[in-house]
Amino acid sequence: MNIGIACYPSVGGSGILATALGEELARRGHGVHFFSYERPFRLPADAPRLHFHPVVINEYPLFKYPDYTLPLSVRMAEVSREHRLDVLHVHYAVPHASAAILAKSMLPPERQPRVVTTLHGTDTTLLGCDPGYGPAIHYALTRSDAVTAVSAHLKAETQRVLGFDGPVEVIHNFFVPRAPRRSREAVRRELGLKDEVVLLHSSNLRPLKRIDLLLETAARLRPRNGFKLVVLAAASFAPFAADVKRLGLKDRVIVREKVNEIEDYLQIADVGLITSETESFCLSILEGMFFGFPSVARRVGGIPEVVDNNATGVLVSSDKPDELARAVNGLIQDPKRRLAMGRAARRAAQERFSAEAIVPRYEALYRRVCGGI
Ligand code: GMT
Repeated sequence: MNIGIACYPSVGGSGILATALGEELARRGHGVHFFSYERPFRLPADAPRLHFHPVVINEYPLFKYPDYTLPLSVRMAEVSREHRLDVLHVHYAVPHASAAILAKSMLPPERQPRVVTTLHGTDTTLLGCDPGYGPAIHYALTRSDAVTAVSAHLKAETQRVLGFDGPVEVIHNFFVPRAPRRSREAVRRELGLKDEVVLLHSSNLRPLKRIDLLLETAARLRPRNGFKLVVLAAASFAPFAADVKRLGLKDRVIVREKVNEIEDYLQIADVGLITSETESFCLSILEGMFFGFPSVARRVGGIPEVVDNNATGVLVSSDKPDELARAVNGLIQDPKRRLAMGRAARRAAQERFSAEAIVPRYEALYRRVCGGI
């Protein structure tokens, strides 16, 4: 089949998932065409059957805010016509689903691809509640040929928040770990690590990630010199520098911004720490599971669908830093339990959230919406 994929190109779960899906589909013999304003950061340069179509945005003095949706839809329509796309699979509804619906309606009926929309999280939980976006998202979902959500929790939220009553198929995320570029020793040297337990937090630092709670939790860990908190930040960490200082964490927190080679750091982590208010899935927990370490996270959103509490990670039903710190301390101080949990996490990741388990579900969905090609 010929499949178009639209996604955000920058460091972030929906783009990582979309890129991995495209790569896997191309490996399985499909033609895959990516659309974005920049090349997705994990998209290989020269893989067979994998193409990238940049969306060019011109600036016009009349526009205070440049528009992306229309040039994206035009590019999707052009490529659909030229390459006879069967499916346009859009990741994150805004604005990709609206652009795909528009692209489809620009084409004659015999050239119209089917539109599959995958909801990732805040496209429902945040933008879905925004009166300036909600109705447009609802409309794009009703006009999509299929809608998927990355967790059962997100499906329920989509029904509740958007009042969407069409079918939503739950297809969990998957992850394909890549070989680290550098050795463990080289990365540990770069970070100046001795024998501390390495806690890893990887996120875009948005308010719902609760970086305040992350740092308050770190400040309560004991012994103080028994850990380092490595933050892989997809945005500037500068707004949190004062908190790090206030909490006396300057020698405990190491920040790396906009890291592309996440595997380099995943390979040296011992425990993941996620303090988000909500997460539809939390791909960064899954990344850790593939590298054999458990995460401590709040019992929110779709996280319980990913983590089996006390078996493949630890879930905390509280937003109190003392409670979170107790759970992290438990893992810092019990390396045997931590390692056993990490092994169980890796097994669960391979069984439930591998490309082999998940990609055939998308292929079956594409065949279904295309009437059994
Ligand atoms: O929704 C977002 O905040 C962005 C999005 C992304 O592009 O990283 O994250 C969402 O999609 C990820 C991939 O499916 C999920 O792992 C994240 O849990 C989800 N974020 C939220 O639900 C807050």
